[in-house]
Amino acid sequence: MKTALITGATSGIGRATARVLAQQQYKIILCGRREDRLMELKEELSAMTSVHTLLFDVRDKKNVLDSITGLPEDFAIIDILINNAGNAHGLDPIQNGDPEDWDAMIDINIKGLLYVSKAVIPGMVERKSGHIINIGSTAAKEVYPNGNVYCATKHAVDAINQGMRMDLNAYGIRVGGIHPGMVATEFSEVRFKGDAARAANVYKGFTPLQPEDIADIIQFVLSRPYHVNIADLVVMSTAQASSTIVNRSL
Ligand code: NDP
Ligand code: 8X3
Repeated sequence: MKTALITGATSGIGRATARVLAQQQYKIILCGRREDRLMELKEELSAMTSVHTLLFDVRDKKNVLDSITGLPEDFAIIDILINNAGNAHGLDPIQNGDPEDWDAMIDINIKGLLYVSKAVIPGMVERKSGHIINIGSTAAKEVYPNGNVYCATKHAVDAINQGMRMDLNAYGIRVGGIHPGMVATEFSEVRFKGDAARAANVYKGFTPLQPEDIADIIQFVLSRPYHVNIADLVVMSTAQASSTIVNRSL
């Protein structure tokens, strides 16, 4: 059975993906910073499959590398990497942006993704086998007002996804990006620093994507025959036509 390492597995898209892949009997490595949630999910999924947890902040280069290279034998061969951990921090015009928010987004969404990838990819290259899914966003494809730095980090994920695919092509490793529009997760609560009312407003008046929708797509991408690599996939709710055009009567 294949082993999947999922970053950002404590919430939203990552957690839903862990559930779907556990149902399909993939062995799962759950990563995140919130230990209580990791343990809770491990307990839930262990009824279906083998689960291991890794507690790290993706910004901590040494901890990321030590944790992944120190995995127990049963989990050491990672077949699938889901680079999902990430968030937006703030939604401000550039002149009002908080450099702490910029650092967080750049360090987590770009550098963190790279650190995890650096820990996983050499094994895939050695085995000439693997599948990497990078979670971008519609913000990887277009920029919207006040989205400046978050959009920049997701444009970077898009570029890294393309670069990875080129560099790993010689080794038969599949690499693809999935770019969701608005998904109802804890994303907006994090973006607005715990302001639940403001976060709820983002999804008001229409049916947004649910994390399970993205998890199902990830499962679909992973289950294609080996010769099929879904390289780049944009998915929005029916109500959404672009980052800024949302039909709030649907
Ligand atoms: P959530 O806030 O629900 O989940 C974010 C996950 O990322 C959590 O599990 C969190 O775990 C983890 N994470 C955040 N910061 C760190 C860190 N420093 N180190 C390790 N893990 C971290 O949001 P989503 O599920 O929506 O987001 C998942 C991905 O999907 C992100 O990359 C996001 O940009 C992207 N996305 C989201 C969309 C949306 O509308 N929701 C749309 C398009 C893309 P913990 O806090 O335990 O560390
Ligand atoms: C998350 C979707 O529109 O908030 O990436 O950027 S959006």
